[in-house]
Amino acid sequence: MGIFDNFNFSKLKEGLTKTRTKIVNTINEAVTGKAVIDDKTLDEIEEILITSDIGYDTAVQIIENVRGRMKSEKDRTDLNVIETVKKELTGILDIESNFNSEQEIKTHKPYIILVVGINGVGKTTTIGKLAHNYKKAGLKVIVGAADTFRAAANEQLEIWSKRAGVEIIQKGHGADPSSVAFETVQHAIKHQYDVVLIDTAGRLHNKGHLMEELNKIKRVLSKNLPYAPNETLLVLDGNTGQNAILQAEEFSKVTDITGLVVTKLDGTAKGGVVFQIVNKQKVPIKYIGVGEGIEDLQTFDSKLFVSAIFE
Ligand SMILES: Nc1nc2c(ncn2[C@@H]2O[C@H](COP(=O)(O)OP(=O)(O)OP(=O)(O)O)[C@@H](O)[C@H]2O)c(=O)[nH]1
Ligand SMILES: [Mg+2]
Repeated sequence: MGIFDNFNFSKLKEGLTKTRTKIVNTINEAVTGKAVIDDKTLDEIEEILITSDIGYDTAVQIIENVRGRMKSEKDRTDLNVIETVKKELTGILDIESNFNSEQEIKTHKPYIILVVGINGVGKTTTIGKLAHNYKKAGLKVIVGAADTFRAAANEQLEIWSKRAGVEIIQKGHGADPSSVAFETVQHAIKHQYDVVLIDTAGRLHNKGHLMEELNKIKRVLSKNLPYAPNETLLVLDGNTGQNAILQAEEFSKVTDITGLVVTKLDGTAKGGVVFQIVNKQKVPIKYIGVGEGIEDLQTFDSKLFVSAIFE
């Protein structure tokens, strides 16, 4: 877990209720009453995983490993099979991150976080929640409204900055996003801020333009501070299933993503997509969104996530 004291297990469990029904209850139904789980039942479980947004390749990989682990018949009890599937799922999420924000933040002042993603995934909301958490951790926080494309984007970030009690740098609608990023960092350096969060547009005239603009922001940031940005967080909407995977692929092609934020995991039946995202991307999920409120951002913890689904 990170510097935030933001983990609320019951909230996570509640949010994942539909995902649990889809994955765990169905697996339970498939195995209950069977003295030995045969290959046909394992095929059935594979099918359940495939249709739970875990993705074809990931599901096949999981069941292959389960078969490998449970060679003898006496191993193949219903409880054992469920426990093994759970272990495999945890294993997928457990990717090593050599990046430690807590450590980095101590040695970089200001610490710059750029937040990217397509429109409507939850970037601005995530920035509001992050600002709140960093502030709660005792740090001096500023947000930069570099989404100058959408008319109401400024106002929305301003509302969040007020909620979080942090400062905001903004220019008018249509201003150059890079210049907003530039000014925010300049201000942060001058006034000794600890953390800078830069909001970006999710939609520009076209996709190429969007990626170009993000890279321009990055260039401006690193011209200001050679180490910036410290983090580039890609926000994905957990409700969009397969589309989230495609977005992660597209963004990773053009920009270095250091971490993922998967939002809207409250109330979705598609929570299984988290496994697919991690398995395909090999970029760690740093945070998950479990609601629209300021407290509804949690540090992602793979073991607790799997527990929240299975318990
Ligand atoms: N239920 C739920 N809703 C969320 C979550 N995160 C964001 N939202 C909602 O998703 C909608 C879009 O969020 P924004 O933060 O505006 O998304 P954005 O990526 O900034 O969108 P653009 O600025 O248009 O690109 C809002 O209604 C948010 O309240 C979450 O974790 N759970
Ligand atoms: Mg926004």
